[in-house]
Amino acid sequence: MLFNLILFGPPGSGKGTQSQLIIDHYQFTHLSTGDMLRSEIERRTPLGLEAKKFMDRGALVPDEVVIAMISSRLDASTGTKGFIFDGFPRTTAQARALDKLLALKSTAIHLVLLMEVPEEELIKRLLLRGQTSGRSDDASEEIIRTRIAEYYNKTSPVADYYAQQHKLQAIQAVGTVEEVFNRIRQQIDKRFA
Ligand code: B4P
Repeated sequence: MLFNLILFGPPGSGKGTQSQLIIDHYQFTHLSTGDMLRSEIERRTPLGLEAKKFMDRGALVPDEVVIAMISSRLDASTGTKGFIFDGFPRTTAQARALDKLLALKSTAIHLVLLMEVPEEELIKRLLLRGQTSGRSDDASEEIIRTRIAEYYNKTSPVADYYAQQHKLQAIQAVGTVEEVFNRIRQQIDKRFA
């Protein structure tokens, strides 16, 4: 049986960082819409050029763009133990679309980990990453605050969608990377042996 996990949380909560550790440990397939979009931008594809306009100002990319990207990646993936969705879904429309796409593969989401980090710590982490990442969306405190506002306005309601399905589990995502990973591992191991 496939095991499908969503890493959910505000920008800078460590979704990408923890995804790497989870993939190494469980050999799941990593689907990060942030990484996919950055790759499209780097290759200067029409999709990337369109997405860049939104990402540069800290806004979410339109639903239809990210849903189409995830759909084609899911179609192309075979023979995996499960999927980690990192940074997707970010709106309730994306969450509904994901449920439909997984149903076509006769599977579903099993666990949604909500990475909890106080806002000031998020800003500190992203400003620090911005010193070396070259990411336009980490470039200033103003853009970072826009991303956090987008999260509270558009993305955090998605947590209720999964709470109603009894799939949401909060994770205290402050502490060392290893400490956070140990908390995540406990939750996955309870459900996936
Ligand atoms: P993402 O690429 O998803 O990135 P993120 O939210 O900024 O970061 P993440 O939570 O992965 O944090 P990380 O591990 O890197 O999104 C970027 C943009 O793409 C969005 O703003 C949006 O425009 C667009 N986008 C993506 N998906 C979309 C979708 N579905 N719909 C619409 N638009 C979409 O950690 C951050 C920093 O903290 C790192 O420097 C890390 O080293 C550090 N860190 C991690 N864990 C730590 C810990 N325990 N202690 C201290 N520091 C830690």
